[in-house]
Amino acid sequence: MNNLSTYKYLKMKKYIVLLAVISMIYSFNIATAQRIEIEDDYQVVNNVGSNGSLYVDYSSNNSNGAVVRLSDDGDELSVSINIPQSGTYDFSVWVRCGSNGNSTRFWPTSYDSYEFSIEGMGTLNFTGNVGTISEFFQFDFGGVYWGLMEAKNVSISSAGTKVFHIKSNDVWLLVDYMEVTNTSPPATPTAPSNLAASNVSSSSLQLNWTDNSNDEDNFVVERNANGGGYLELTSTISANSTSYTDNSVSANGSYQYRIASKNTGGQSAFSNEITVNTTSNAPAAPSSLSSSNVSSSSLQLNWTDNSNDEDNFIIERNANGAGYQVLTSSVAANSTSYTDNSVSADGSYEYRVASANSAGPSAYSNVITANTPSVKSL
Ligand SMILES: [Ca+2]
Ligand SMILES: [Ca+2]
Ligand SMILES: [Ca+2]
Ligand SMILES: [Ca+2]
Repeated sequence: MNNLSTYKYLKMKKYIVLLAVISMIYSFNIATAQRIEIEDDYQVVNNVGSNGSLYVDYSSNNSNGAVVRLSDDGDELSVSINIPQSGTYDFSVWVRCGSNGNSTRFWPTSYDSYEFSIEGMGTLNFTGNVGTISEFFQFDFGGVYWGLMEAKNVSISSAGTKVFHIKSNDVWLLVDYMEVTNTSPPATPTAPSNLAASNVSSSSLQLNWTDNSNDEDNFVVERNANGGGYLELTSTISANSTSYTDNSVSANGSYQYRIASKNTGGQSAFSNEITVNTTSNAPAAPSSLSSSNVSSSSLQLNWTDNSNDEDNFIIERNANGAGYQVLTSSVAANSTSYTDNSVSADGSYEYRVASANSAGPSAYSNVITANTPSVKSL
């Protein structure tokens, strides 16, 4: 880059930064906080006395840029604020509050040195907070105190431009900036919708929904377990979530769910309600597998049925070391024996049995080996 294009680049960069700052100011949402530098916006309401006019003082602030100086008892300025919606607001003003020997010298509580009001609303009660000594002045003059004057939860009944007045009831008062914060509770968020369940098992299920709000703090899920009535299941699902897994369900249960969103303004209506039926557990495994009536062409398997919720039994066979295969999966519930008619003479057969239902198979029983005899030649 040559010198000229560097110059243009820097100039353009400055311009871009300026544009970014302007767009930040114009997109600022008073729902959080708005800061107004008094020197940028003030109007002179009253200029009295002999100490001088109200003026922007670029050298008297501690760290926050220029301030406006009110030189006489009776000097008064105003600042216009756009209040976009009715509600409650906190006002705070950063002011010179004392000399180096008295941190509250210019505070209303001690000397009534400032007077704050809004046109149409009269005087506002401000109280002082957080006095700090100015480092800038400390170096030159031993420091002066600055502090925050605050009026909390001022009710403003209509939106629009409000004219905020600051009047000096003493001499040499300095005002830096004002912050306005909307402290109204937000509107209740919009209710979530499309509540549905997925991944339902005997011990857990997932709830899914559509998040319709952009101002919720959290979601609240209520559950009605097996007709016992709705109870809050959780209220700590974070904002913008669209799913939640309930790991506290049991097998064969019937659960109703509904969900709402919530913020400091309150709780939304509930979503649609859903009913979710959890699945069964897999049945208990059969045991004590044994064989009887072993011949060269058939043998009988016997076992203990340990379950009351199986749909069927599954028998697996490993014939002569070829590996386990399902011999049959259609042995009826509550059976305790099965005859294998597909064995051959001189065979070595391993067996194992399991019960099963819609949740899946049980563990296997013990394994047995049955050796079939030779066919006797006549
Ligand atoms: Ca004056
Ligand atoms: Ca300022
Ligand atoms: Ca949201
Ligand atoms: Ca059974």
